[in-house]
Amino acid sequence: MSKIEKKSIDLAVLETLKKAQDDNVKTCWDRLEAQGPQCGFGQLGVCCTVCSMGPCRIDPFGEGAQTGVCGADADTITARNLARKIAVGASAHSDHGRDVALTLALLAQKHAHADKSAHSHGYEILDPEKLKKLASEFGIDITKSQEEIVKELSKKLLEEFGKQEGELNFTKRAPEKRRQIWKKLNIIPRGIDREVVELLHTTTMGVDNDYKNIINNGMRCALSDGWGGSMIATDVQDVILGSPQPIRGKVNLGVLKENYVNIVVHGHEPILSEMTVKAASDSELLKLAKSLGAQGINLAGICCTANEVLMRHGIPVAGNFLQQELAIVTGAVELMMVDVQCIMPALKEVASCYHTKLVTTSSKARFPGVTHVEFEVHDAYETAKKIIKIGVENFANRKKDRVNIPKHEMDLVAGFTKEVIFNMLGGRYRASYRPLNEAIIAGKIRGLAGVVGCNNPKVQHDYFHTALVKELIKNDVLVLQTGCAAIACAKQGLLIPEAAKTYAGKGLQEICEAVGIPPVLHLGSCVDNSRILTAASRIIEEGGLGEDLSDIPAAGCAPEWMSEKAITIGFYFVASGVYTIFGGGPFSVLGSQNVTDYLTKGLESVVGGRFEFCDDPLKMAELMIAHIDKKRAALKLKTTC
Ligand code: BF8
Repeated sequence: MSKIEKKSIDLAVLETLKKAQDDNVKTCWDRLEAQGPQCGFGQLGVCCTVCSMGPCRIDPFGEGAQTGVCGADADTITARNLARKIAVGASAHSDHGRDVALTLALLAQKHAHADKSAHSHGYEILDPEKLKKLASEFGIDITKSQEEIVKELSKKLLEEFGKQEGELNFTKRAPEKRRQIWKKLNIIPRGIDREVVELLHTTTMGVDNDYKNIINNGMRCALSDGWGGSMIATDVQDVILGSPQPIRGKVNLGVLKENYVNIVVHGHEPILSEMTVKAASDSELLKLAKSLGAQGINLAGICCTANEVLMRHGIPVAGNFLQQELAIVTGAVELMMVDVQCIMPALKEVASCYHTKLVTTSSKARFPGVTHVEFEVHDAYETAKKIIKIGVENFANRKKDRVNIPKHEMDLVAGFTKEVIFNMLGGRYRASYRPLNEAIIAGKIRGLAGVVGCNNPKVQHDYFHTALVKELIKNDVLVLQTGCAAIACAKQGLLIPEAAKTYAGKGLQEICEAVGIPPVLHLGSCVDNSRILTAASRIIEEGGLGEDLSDIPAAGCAPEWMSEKAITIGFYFVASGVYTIFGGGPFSVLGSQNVTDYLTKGLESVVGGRFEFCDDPLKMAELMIAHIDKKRAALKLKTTC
């Protein structure tokens, strides 16, 4: 294999990487090489920068310093560093959730205004049924007018962030046995902001130095994300933007169109990108595009915002995390619009090598010298139009001789929410989780796997995701996916119903064909990992598969993780009782044997779930299947299909 071929299994990526090389453009793979060898102390987690007596580091060979200046040892330092990452990941998802809840509050204000035309945000309640369901969960009288419900619900949702005592409302969705475990350990999350702040406080200099306590507090913070901030983001987005339904789409760089104005949305918060979808078919803008010689406006997405607009509108996905620079390298992107999270600062440099306009939209994520169009939620449609217009006008600057769009694209089906799984497997007239539970009990479906998370240039792009998932479905494990993991598998053709025949084991194939679903279900973006938690809770509620989430024959994995958000997701899965593997490098904790052992062994007796670090996708599959079989045996279900 040539050097470039080792970087990805995706042919579109390889082709575009060659173009980047010819165009003398550096990508993250080049920058990773320039970094090598990376800092060993950082990798082991034994460097402490918490106070200015340091930076201190622990000698991993046991010869030099074994504590920092304050006396903190490797256990404290690695646990604190890890916990701070959990806080950051939780803050990212939850701040997203807050923005969505604030948008709902804006809708309440709209209703309060006599002159509704004074607002041009363009949002409305697109899933009134889900609005009512959520309102009931918060004890709101749903016989009231929709205006009243929206007002009360948005207030209650926003209060979840600032709550000081009690427990987050959505934790009530978890099975009672799980809630008792959390209560006993004192890790049931109280308020979202409180958990993040408290974790940052307790991990500063001179506070908590009991590594188990630090990690337990980290789990409480992570739970405030999974069963709080992320769940609010997911559910309220469904209310405002509409609950996804299975929808066909296309994926990979080949979705960019040669004769069209290509606008790429990248980031995480769908509130603006949703308006961009509407604005892309604005007649004025289309007229302008045509007057400049384009056939139309082609919208595509990168990363999680792509998943959001894909599952609600079928907008094509240009790629996952490691393809953000490459989309620009095609030379065919007029404008890339970014909001928050997973946006490489390098985009500015890459865009400057082509005609692409990079536009930032959030005051939380600015780039020096880059065009900024602040997203004003009350004027969302006009903001989206303004941004697209910049892209359309830029079509005239495209240099045709620098364009090379790889021909690779693949079909996929996305949009499997917990409600959809419920309806599809149960049928329209007896919608229930019973058929899913029965298929698991009978062994047609051996178990469930959540395969989620990022890409990381340290491992061959998309290889771990796809090799693992193929092995799982071959062994009758139904796979649930979100984020960049879902995009990776979609590109390899695993997210179409036909994939069941090619790749799935006999039992899973039978179920997929009977219901018409792919063996790998796309549940959405990373905040939508919360859909997996609620679906699992419904499985327990349905009966026959134990009393707690940890009883279900299921396992989780982030095969190519890189983000702090992935760590937080991992922790809320483990704290919810799920055995979870991380590939692409362990957490930076190996400098402490105690912390490593607690994460990979000790936690199981505490919360029922634990971590595993593994760098071989086939081994990951073997471990996950072994865990699933262990859970099947505990439930006295037959272990082979
Ligand atoms: O939130 S999977 S690389 S895009 S962090 Fe980022 Fe990871 Fe992709 Fe979505 Ni999630």
